[in-house]
Amino acid sequence: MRRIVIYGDIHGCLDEWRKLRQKIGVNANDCEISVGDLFSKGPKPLETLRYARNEGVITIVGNHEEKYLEIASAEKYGESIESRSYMEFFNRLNANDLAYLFSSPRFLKIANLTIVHAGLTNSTRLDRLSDDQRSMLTRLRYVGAGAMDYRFWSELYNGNQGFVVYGHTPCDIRKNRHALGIDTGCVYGYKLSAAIFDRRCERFDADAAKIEQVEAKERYV
Ligand SMILES: [Mn+2]
Repeated sequence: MRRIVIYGDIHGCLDEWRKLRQKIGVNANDCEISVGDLFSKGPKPLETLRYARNEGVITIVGNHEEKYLEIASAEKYGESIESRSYMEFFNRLNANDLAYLFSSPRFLKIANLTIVHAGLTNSTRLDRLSDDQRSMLTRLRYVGAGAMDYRFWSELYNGNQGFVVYGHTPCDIRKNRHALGIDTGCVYGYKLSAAIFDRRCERFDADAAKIEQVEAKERYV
């Protein structure tokens, strides 16, 4: 069976990721995609980045990947401690690592399946993203449903950009009618999850997904 295998936020947890891939039994016929935040925060950032690259895994740009893209394009580099630690890691990246980062998409669409890092709103149009919508893809969590009423975006999302698989907000597997959240907080000591679909699926939704998980070896942050 040819499968689409989508991983939640890996955050440098390479041991858990290898174990999860082994459990799934990934092979050359599978299309593997990470929802982003592939390597920051956790124990083995550079090894994880290079492992993804060598194994042909596509990474969607997460807010952490975005930091490195920003540094690379020298747009928003400040003097904060956070920026310094990003800068130190950035200096360890070689040309192949950078090429991998620069070639990473902000979203992927396969039939009605849409993969983004964080989320989108009902006014997002993936084929003509405004700057705001573009930055939401990597960081959206809550949206205003009315005065003083904020709801998690996937509860309000009407499916107009497809069935969305996403990460970014650690939680249990989060199922909504038109979205599936798979960041289960491995780097915080919980689990690493993958959503697996048959590539011939005609209509992607939460029922069509098989979830596989492994426990984190430890709490890393
Ligand atoms: Mn994130």
